[in-house]
Amino acid sequence: MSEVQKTLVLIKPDAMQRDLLGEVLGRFERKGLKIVGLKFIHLTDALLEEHYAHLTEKPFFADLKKFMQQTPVAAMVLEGWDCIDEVRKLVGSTNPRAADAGTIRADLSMNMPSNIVHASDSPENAAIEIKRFFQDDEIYSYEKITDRYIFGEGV
Ligand code: IDP
Ligand code: MG
Repeated sequence: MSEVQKTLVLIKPDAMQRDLLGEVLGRFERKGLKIVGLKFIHLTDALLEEHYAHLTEKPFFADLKKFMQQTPVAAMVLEGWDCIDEVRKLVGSTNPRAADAGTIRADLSMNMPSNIVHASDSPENAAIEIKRFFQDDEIYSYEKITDRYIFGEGV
């Protein structure tokens, strides 16, 4: 069943270095996702070890950590219908060269770990990751004049 959800997105340092923040953010905006939280964060070792806990034993983990600390990342909470899966669909699969054309990773990147964006992969992880990066009072609830098209019946 469809529901309005929130998800956590990080725009990674390769996008920041390559001036792709606006492009990536714009794709989420154009889809009709509402940005309800947005800020820069410098990812500490501790935060990365928690966020990428499933990867700490991988041979590439040290490089991944170094890469994620090259610049601040733009962290955001997006809201929309089924947005956890919808955002993962827009983002594309982890390896940019295996991602479907039209996705952010396929269109804008070639390599890992520099694949432009992180997005939560399940409702459980979205809840945990939003809490990891945002205080409750940093997430906003507000109306937009486009809500009737995006959230309502569009008439
Ligand atoms: P996801 O970002 O699509 O959810 P995960 O498997 O959770 O993929 O991996 C997190 C991040 O770790 C990837 O987005 C990528 O930046 C990096 N990564 C994953 N696998 C590799 C790899 O084989 N080599 C280098 N970096 C990788
Ligand atoms: Mg993941």
